[in-house]
Amino acid sequence: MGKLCGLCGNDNGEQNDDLQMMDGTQASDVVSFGRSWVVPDGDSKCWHDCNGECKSCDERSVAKYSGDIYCGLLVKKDGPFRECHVVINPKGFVDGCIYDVCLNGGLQSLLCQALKTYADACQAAGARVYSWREQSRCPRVCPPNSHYESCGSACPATCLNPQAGEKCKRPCIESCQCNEGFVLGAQGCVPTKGCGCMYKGLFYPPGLKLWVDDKCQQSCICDPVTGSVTCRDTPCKPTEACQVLNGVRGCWPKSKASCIRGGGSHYMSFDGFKFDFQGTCMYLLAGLCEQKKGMEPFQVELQNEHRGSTVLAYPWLVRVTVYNHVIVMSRDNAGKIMVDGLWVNPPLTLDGNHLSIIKTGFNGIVQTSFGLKVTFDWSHWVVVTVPSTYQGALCGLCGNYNLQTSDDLKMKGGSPASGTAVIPGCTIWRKL
Ligand SMILES: [Ca+2]
Ligand SMILES: [Ca+2]
Repeated sequence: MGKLCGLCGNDNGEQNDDLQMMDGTQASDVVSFGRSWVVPDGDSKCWHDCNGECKSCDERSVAKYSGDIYCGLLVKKDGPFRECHVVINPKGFVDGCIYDVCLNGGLQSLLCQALKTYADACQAAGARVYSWREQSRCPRVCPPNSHYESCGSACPATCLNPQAGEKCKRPCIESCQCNEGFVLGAQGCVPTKGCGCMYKGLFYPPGLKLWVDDKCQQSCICDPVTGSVTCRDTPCKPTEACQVLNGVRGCWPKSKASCIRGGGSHYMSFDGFKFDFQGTCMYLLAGLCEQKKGMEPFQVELQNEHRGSTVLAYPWLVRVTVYNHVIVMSRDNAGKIMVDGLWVNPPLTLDGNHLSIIKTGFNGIVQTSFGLKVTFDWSHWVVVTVPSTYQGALCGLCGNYNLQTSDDLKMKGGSPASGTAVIPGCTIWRKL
């Protein structure tokens, strides 16, 4: 008490000294007060004042938003908050409500938020609040298998504690409550029997795959029907190692490799084979060619162009196909990324965070949760990185990633190209 400082004041029980500035003196206005507590963060585009003329609320608007169907509902004598008035003085809430709603042209969501703030404070203080959402046109939409209650239990039944409500002593809260036969689980209201599994003292949601030992010898799954964990022996593949990545233990790739399509006509395959290639058609740079269980298919295609000289070819367009999405980056629209025919504004995640599309510096990057990463600077460089789980299963100009450079001139269909083999429609390979 009395030992704090900052915009929130000093907590000494006195209201009239709360405009204390950092140097200990009292500010004459809130702008000077706010300015004194600024924390330098290198942001040159912030202001302490309104940055121009401060908006204000005219008398007519104040009168309008003080009415019963707006903020005035908070103080209405026979309104839904009537029993709370003696518990919590609504004055500050009404003033704040009128200010916010008025400056935002009567924005309904702000009105609803202001009413909810007071309703929550009242209920937390034990005061009864009557139904207010209909009168103020603030409907609340509840998630599946739940319904709205203006005074619902603050201790809802959960998967871990189905009897939580029986001994609840906390005041009721406005909330969405699970329907009869449902309880609150990790993914919202779930059927009482669909909660998940208790295993070795820990609770797991249904369908979750987990490793129960630290060597990834046994993989287990929580069966949503039986509510029990079933395990089977499934050690990691030779290209994988049992380790913790992003907080999750599992069989993760041991390593990764990159194929580089560099400036001019230079290429370096996943296995490190270097060659020059001047073709200007659309080529498969890298893709999954041997369908193997548990491997997500993908394709990275590349089209080159001549710029002035026909001796050199530069990357012009990169097209990534993965998770049934097509992502295109083209030099014609440098800096832009198209997904499924539409321009997008990165960063963007799709397919439940399995696919992310980002921009950093001069690069557009397509990344997947299985470890594929495609980088293009819209001009000279294309880099494709794949995890070691894809070893030997790839094809395209980047090679098969079998850790041998000698077989990287493999053509579509499997036969190795000679040093001067012709790629359909285009030009020649030149081994460095
Ligand atoms: Ca004070
Ligand atoms: Ca190879």
